[in-house]
Amino acid sequence: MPEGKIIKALSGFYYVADEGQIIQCRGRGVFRKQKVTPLVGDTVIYQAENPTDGYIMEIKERQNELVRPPISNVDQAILVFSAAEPDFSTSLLDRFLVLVESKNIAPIICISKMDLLEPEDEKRIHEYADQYRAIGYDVILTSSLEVAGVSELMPFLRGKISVFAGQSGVGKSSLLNVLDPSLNLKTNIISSHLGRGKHTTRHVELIDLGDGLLADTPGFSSLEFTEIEAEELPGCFPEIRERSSECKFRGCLHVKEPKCAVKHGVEIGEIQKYRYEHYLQFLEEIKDRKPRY
Ligand SMILES: Nc1nc2c(ncn2[C@@H]2O[C@H](COP(=O)(O)OP(=O)(O)OP(=O)(O)O)[C@@H](O)[C@H]2O)c(=O)[nH]1
Ligand SMILES: [Mg+2]
Ligand SMILES: [Zn+2]
Repeated sequence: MPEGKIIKALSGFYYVADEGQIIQCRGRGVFRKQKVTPLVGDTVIYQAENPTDGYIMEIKERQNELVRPPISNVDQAILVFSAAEPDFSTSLLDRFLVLVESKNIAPIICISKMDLLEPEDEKRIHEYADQYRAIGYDVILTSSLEVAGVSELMPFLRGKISVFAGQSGVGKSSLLNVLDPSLNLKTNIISSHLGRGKHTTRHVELIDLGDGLLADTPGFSSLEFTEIEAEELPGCFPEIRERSSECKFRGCLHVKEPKCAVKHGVEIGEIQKYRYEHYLQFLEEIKDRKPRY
């Protein structure tokens, strides 16, 4: 039986791409019984009834899966944060980075709407960009309005499944429209009284772009650390992860332990203070989480 990849899920149908053909498939009843839902991104075995319709028979093992947005086998996430409207927030960026790192998805940071900044604010964003680059992240600064920087994203897409993630209204769909104008995706006018958008993009679909597949997702709706344990958190901050082995105590959580290499790193300015503060804040959140049964 042939194999393909689900590139879109809509109204109970799964659109399976196989060598340029799209086959509209239904899931087998057995998936519903096993409570398995095929996801966009899944590699599947399907049975074709005719050249355009078929059934999904089997889902191949997933490399990873996200619940919201519902998608699997993601290689990397392009985290889109606007420089303004809404304002840039390292706290929110770090939250997204942790969520992505915990799923073993490689993050790429894209700071959008650079055209909106006054020179002094622009300087501040450049400083942040350099600080995140120093941690080891790729940071791209873009303006869809002025069509600046956007093409720097292209080389990252090749051969990968990528998702665009970020708050509503940061300009994800606008970026995609610049990357491929033929997509003609709907974009959103931010409602002025709330200062934030309302998720114009609703369903998940993988599109061919830059020799890769990319999903314009409705964004991560849950930004809570429900699936991350306290011991895992240091591993989600590369600069903390790197120094952990030099701490006196194994399993050091870098809070009040003596001879902690991470706290030392903060003191001598090798670790940004705000990053460490976010780490402590997230750790509290995880510890305060009610146990789930
Ligand atoms: N000045 C400026 N405005 C932009 C830029 N990119 C997007 N916008 C505006 O920001 C608003 C939101 O853009 P979208 O592309 O719809 O944002 P989105 O991230 O796809 O939003 P959701 O689909 O709701 O998650 C629109 O009014 C865009 O015109 C930019 O580079 N510069
Ligand atoms: Mg959108
Ligand atoms: Zn430590």
